[in-house]
Amino acid sequence: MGLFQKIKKLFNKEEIEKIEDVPEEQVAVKLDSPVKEEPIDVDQVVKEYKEYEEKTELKRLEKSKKKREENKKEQQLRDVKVYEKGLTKTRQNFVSRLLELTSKTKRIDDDYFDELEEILIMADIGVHTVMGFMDRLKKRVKAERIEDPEYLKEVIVDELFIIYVNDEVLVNKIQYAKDGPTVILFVGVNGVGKTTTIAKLAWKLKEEGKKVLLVAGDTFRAGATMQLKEWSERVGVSFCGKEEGVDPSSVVFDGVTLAKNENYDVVLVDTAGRLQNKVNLMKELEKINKVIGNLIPGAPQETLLVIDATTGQNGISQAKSFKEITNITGIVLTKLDGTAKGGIVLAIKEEVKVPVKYIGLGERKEDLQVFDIEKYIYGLFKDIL
Ligand SMILES: Nc1nc2c(ncn2[C@@H]2O[C@H](COP(=O)(O)OP(=O)(O)OP(=O)(O)O)[C@@H](O)[C@H]2O)c(=O)[nH]1
Ligand SMILES: [Mg+2]
Repeated sequence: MGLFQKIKKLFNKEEIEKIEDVPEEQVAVKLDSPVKEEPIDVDQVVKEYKEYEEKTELKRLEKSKKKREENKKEQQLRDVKVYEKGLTKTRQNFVSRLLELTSKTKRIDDDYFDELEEILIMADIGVHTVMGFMDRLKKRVKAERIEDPEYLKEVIVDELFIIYVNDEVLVNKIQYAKDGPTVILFVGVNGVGKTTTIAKLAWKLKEEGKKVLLVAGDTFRAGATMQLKEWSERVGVSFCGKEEGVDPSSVVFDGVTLAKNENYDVVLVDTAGRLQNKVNLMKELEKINKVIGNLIPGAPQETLLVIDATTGQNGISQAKSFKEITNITGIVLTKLDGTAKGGIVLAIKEEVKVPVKYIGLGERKEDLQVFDIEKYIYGLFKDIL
C-alpha cells in the first residue's frame, strides 16, 4: 500500500467521527484503560512506500516495454518492406514464371518438372541444390499423390524453406564478446561491397547504442582509406587509419589497441580484396588475425565474407576458396536488389555451408538487413502467399 493510502487510512475521517460518537462513559473507561493504540511503525511505512514506488516503476517499465514492443513490430514491418522491395527483380523473374507454369499446367508430369528445374536454375539456386530439391519434390509428389499444381506451388515454397533450414539451428546472429571489444573482420574480392557494408553495419550498431570503430585495413588500393574515413563521418562513428601502402597489420594493431583502451564495443576491420595471389592474401589475413588475437584473445569473433549476389555462381566459388584460406564465420550477400537471381542465398547455404548473416538490398545505409529466411521467403513469394 502506498503512503498516500496509508495516511488516508490512518486519518480516516469516518473513524474519527465514530470516535466522537462514542458515549461519554465509555470514553471515561477508555481513558482509564492503558493506551492500546498501535504506534505508527515508521519502518513499515517506509517499506510500504518503497513497495508502492516499485510498483509505480514497474508500471512505467511495463508501459515502456509495450512501447518498445510496438516499435519493434513497426521496425519488423519496415524490415519486411526492405526485403520485399530489394527482392523485386528476383520475384518478378522467378515467381512470375512459377505462376505462369502453374496456370498452364493441367497435369504434373515430366514436362512440368523440367520447366520447374529450369526456372530454379535461372534463379541461381545452383545446379547441385536444384537437383537435390527436385528429387525431394518428386518423391513428395509421389508419396502424397499431389495432383493439383496450385497446391504444389505451396509445397515448392515449403521445400525451398527446408533447403535453408535443413533441421539446423540457424546461427545468423553475430557472436559478440562477453566483455571487451568485439572485432569483425571483413574479407572478399574487390568491388563486392565490403566498405559499404561496413558503413551500413556501423550505422546499424550505432543506432543500437554501440560504440563503433572502423579500421582501414585496406592499405592496398589507392583511396580505400579515405573512402572508409568519409563513411565513418557520414554515419557518425570513429575511424582509425594510416597512409596508403603501410602494413595493414600495423593499422589493425593501432585500431584494436585504441578500441581496448577506449572501451569500444565493436571494431569493424576493412581489408584489401585485391592481392596478387591467394598465398599473399592468406599470409596477410593470417598476420592480421594473429595481431588481433594477441591483443584480444578469442578475437576476431567474426570473419564475414562479402559476396556480390550479381556475380552468381562465381560468388559461390569465391566463398569456397576463401573458406580454404581463412576461417569464415558468416557471409554478407550484397546487391541482392540488383539481381533477378536471388535464389543464390539458398545455394550458398547448401554448397558453402556457411550461414548468410546479412544481406544488402540497396545502397542506402538502411539497406543492410540481418538475414532472415522467413522475411526472405515472404519477399520472394508474397504474390503466392
Ligand atoms: N545496389 C546495391 N549496391 C551496393 C550494395 N552494396 C554495395 N553496393 C555498391 O557496390 C559498389 C562497391 O562497393 P564497395 O563497398 O566500395 O566495395 P569493396 O568491396 O569495398 O571494394 P574494394 O574496396 O575495391 O575492394 C559501390 O558502388 C556500392 O554502392 C547493395 O546491397 N546494393
Ligand atoms: Mg573497399
